[in-house]
Amino acid sequence: MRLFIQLVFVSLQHLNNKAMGDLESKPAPPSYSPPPTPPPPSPTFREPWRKISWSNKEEDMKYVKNYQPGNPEVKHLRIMLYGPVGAGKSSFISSVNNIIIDRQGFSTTDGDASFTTKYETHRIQKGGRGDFYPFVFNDIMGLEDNGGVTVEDIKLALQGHVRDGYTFNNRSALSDTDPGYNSSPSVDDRVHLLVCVYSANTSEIKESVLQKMKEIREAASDLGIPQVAIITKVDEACEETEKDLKNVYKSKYLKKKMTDFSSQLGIPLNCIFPVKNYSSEINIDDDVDSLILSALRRMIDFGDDFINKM
Ligand SMILES: Nc1nc2c(ncn2[C@@H]2O[C@H](COP(=O)(O)OP(=O)(O)OP(=O)(O)O)[C@@H](O)[C@H]2O)c(=O)[nH]1
Ligand SMILES: [Mg+2]
Repeated sequence: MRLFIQLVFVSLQHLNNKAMGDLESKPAPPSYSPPPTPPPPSPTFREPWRKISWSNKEEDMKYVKNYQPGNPEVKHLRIMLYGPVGAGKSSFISSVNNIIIDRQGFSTTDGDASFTTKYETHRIQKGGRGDFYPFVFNDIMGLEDNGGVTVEDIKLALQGHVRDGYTFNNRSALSDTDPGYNSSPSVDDRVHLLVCVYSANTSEIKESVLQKMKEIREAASDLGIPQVAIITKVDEACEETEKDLKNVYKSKYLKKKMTDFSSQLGIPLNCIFPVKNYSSEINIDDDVDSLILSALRRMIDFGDDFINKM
């Protein structure tokens, strides 16, 4: 009996081992390996989509410094900037000032505290006292969803009806009985180039602000005033431009931003110039200068075309 039990046990063990062996010798099921993920698309174009000569700064500077209005009846070319609050209008004017004058004092704007409220003409000193460049900038209060400068006031400024120093009232437009109203503007008082200023690090323009910008643009078109746009804060737009300003025309993000802005507002892409303003830095930066000077040169050309036809 004992022998019988032993025999049964041994045979069971044998069967078990065989079953295990069969299992072990079966080919392993094919293991799943996911397809290789393609590398993410590059955030930059291989070649810049617009050519800019980063070594052209001196030539642009010479052009700007030697500019004289083609129409002798016009003393200075008046360039007016408009755009949403905080877009960098005042900073652009002080950056131009810093670049063109001898840079003894490096002035920058201090955003929150310095919201522009007045209609101010900025002249840039050329030589001695009373000697100024023949182009001036008009800074105005920013556009806002609720408040800010009124579209009516901007239309009046385009025609030269707003006197220098006038403080904007965001509740009502300038009336023709106000001392700030200029009833007989000269050709010099009129705006000769309108510049729309928009920040590259803003996610979206509010519909109401965009509507105001369109109205201003249409009013300027009716008056025949040429228009360009500058996209500021390109240093804050994306990682590529933050790393190196020379990526400005290579960044896919920035190109899309400029293209979207162009179709939203109806300003052709070739009239939109990306810039970085001097904001917190204390040193001169050649790339910052190059972008601003090349935009300024185009502004002068567009404005001069207009005053020659006046
Ligand atoms: N990083 C960076 N900061 C900028 C640039 N331009 C302007 N800023 C900053 O943005 C803030 C607003 O700039 P402002 O020039 O006062 O803007 P504004 O359009 O005149 O504003 P309002 O007068 O209120 O309509 C300030 O803190 C500037 O230093 C830029 O290109 N790059
Ligand atoms: Mg301002």
